[in-house]
Amino acid sequence: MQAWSPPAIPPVTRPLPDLNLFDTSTGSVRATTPGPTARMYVCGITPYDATHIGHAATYVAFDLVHRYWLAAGHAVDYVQNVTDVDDPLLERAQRDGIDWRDLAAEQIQLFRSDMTALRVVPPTHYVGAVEAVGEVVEAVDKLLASGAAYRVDDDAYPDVYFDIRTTGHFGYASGYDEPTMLRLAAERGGDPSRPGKRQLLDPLLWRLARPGEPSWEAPIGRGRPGWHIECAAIAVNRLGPQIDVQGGGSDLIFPHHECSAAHAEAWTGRHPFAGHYVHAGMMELDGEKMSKSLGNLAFVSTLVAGGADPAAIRVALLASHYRSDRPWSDDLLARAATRLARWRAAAARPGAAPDAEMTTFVAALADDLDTPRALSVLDAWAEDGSLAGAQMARTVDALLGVDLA
Ligand code: 5CA
Ligand code: ZN
Repeated sequence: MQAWSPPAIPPVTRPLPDLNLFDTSTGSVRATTPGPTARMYVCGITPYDATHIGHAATYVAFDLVHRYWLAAGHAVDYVQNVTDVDDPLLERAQRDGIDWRDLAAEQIQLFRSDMTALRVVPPTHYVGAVEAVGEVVEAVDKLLASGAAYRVDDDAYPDVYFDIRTTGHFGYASGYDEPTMLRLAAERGGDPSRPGKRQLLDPLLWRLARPGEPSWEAPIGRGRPGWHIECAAIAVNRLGPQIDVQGGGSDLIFPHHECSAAHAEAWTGRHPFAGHYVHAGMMELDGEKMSKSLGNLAFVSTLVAGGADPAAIRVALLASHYRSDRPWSDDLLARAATRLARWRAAAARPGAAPDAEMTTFVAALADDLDTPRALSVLDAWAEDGSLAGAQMARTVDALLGVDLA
């Protein structure tokens, strides 16, 4: 499907150090070492309710990875999905008496306008689950043929499941112990208590058609995709068997990224699926994770309609480190707007080249996207009236996506 329009990105002329990122699978900050073309997959939205500032925070965090690699001279192959058929979307459409396809289309359009307002560089491939059903069917077929997938012991609905023992590596991406995995699987769309599976944690690959549910004709039986195979198929078919970064919010560490990686590895025979498993912390509102199911939400579109500068929203999202769970508040946005105004006043100024400041700014970003440190370098640069503006403003625009003009 169509992504959104790209923002202009000024060129960065200085050589950049390797980008280091925290990798969940090893629990350490390590250098990313992409080839000429970096490959990144970031899990996209499930379009059943307006995209909120938590989603925006996650996509802005990965936008910094995207922008850094571009500025470092890599081409970037970036794939993002849209889970445009899944239980929460179908349940919401049913509750509200609307067609699930109309609900999805409306929410995807809102997401596109939020991403455009926030100057997030669009993915190279933006792919809906519905568009990828054929790819999922092929992948499930191969997993069945190799013995990595099996039919659950259920006469009415012998759905297809994945045997987590297949790769010999299940659990490495999250590093969680079994009780934690069982608890999270139950909370996040899994079905550990379904009878007839080989292991409680085996995830669904293909759900056979139930009355009233959308389904597609397939040699493996009419049905619809499981969640994790959707991302594995979309990623492997566009980026190949191994990628540099698999990304998303920390709520996707388990079961989603663990299972997607296991599916991809069982299918392609290559391990590890991703060089880095990168996870953004959760935005909170009123002391709890912002989430569609809790309803404690702040929206980019509402903030912008109320007069907020999208660049100030970006600065507010970058004020704390991307990996920390962090609160959203009006006060945070107001402080970001004040900072932004100071930087903008400095951007037009003549003066000495801010070489040391530029080096520290870039070094902070290269160190696991340490934006709190990078932003404090900008505060000091703006404060020091002797330093020139234009070059710093271009670098900030290219790497942070914040336009100081
Ligand atoms: N479609 C799936 C991924 S394949 C999904 O998780 N969709 S979502 O709409 O629920 O979330 C989209 C992205 O936003 C995911 O990366 C998720 O981890 C992230 N996210 C959700 N809530 C928050 C939050 N409160 N703060 C930060 N990121 C969040
Ligand atoms: Zn995903």
